[in-house]
Amino acid sequence: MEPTDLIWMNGVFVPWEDAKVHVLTHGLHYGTGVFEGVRCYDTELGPAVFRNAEHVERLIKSAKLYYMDVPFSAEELRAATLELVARNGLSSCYIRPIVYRGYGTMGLNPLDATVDVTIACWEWGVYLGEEGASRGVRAKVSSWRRISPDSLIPHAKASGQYLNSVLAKVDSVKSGYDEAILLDDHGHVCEGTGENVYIVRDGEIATPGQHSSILDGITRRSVMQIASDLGYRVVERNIARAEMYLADEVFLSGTAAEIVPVREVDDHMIGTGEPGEITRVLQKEFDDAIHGRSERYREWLDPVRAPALQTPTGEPVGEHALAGGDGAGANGASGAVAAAERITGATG
Ligand code: PPE
Repeated sequence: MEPTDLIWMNGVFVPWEDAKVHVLTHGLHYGTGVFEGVRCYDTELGPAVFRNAEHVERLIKSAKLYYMDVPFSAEELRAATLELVARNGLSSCYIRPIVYRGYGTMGLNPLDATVDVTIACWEWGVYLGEEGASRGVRAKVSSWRRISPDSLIPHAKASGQYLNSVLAKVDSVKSGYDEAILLDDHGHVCEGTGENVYIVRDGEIATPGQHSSILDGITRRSVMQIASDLGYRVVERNIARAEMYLADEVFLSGTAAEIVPVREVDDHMIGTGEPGEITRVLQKEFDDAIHGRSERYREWLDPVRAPALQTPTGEPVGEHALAGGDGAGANGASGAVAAAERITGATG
């Protein structure tokens, strides 16, 4: 991981290397945190955060499910995300907000522990590899079942819950696969370790529904919207394990992974063993959407603007759109760098 300049911690921008927590942080011991994965893309409109408001909304809802009141409004978190990307001078990056129980209280009743919020961002490339994204990945159905709603809250994106994904991921990688697909507690297909899953049979796209212990993926919502706008039939239903083997196409979606074809499941070749046609069409349309090339989905993009520059008297001197993170010829970008330097104390 390549460090960036700044991390937002409880409302303050701090240098990357100073963004630390105490070893007795509640969330570190008990997994009492909720987080998001968000991406910012270099788009036709300049750097823009994909579905920023929806990610903030899910973060606040996940927090609520674990009894945490987030001490910032949705709008404050949305704006902090944009400002963080701008101040770090990045044109595209992965963004990781986390809300967690902090330092000061131990034991399993967290209600008196502090609720801390941080947002970090860094450049994170192709999650399941270039080859995975273009040729497809090999997946294994995990012997670990997806967490059940009887024990945890699949709809919450909670830190502790990810031990389930870690077990499945490590098992699949050690067995020589790229990714695991988990079944739910009823034995139906649920999702990948960090992605929602879809099958295509006879031109119809099917994906497990809300009752199937999935995380309600924001990329999933985008995929379903794009697919139905293109005229494909999209259904949410229970999917049997063998339906994956028999499918014409299988693919995954997630913020980190984007859209990834699955070319094998449990050593069964899917379709022709090449990424399927519908998967390719959706990959292309999604790529256009995230890069601002399709008018129809522009509302999904939240453009990053350089922070308003302050004169010594504290008066704002203007706001400029960032022009791509290299700082060349853009007042906004150099302003963002200057702002970051003021904070980090770095000298030129
Ligand atoms: N299911 C799970 C379990 C999951 O973690 C993710 C995202 C999804 C589905 C897809 O949701 P969405 O990103 O809103 O479309 N996984 C995040 C974390 C990955 C990680 O390695 O960390 C992500 O993609 O950011």
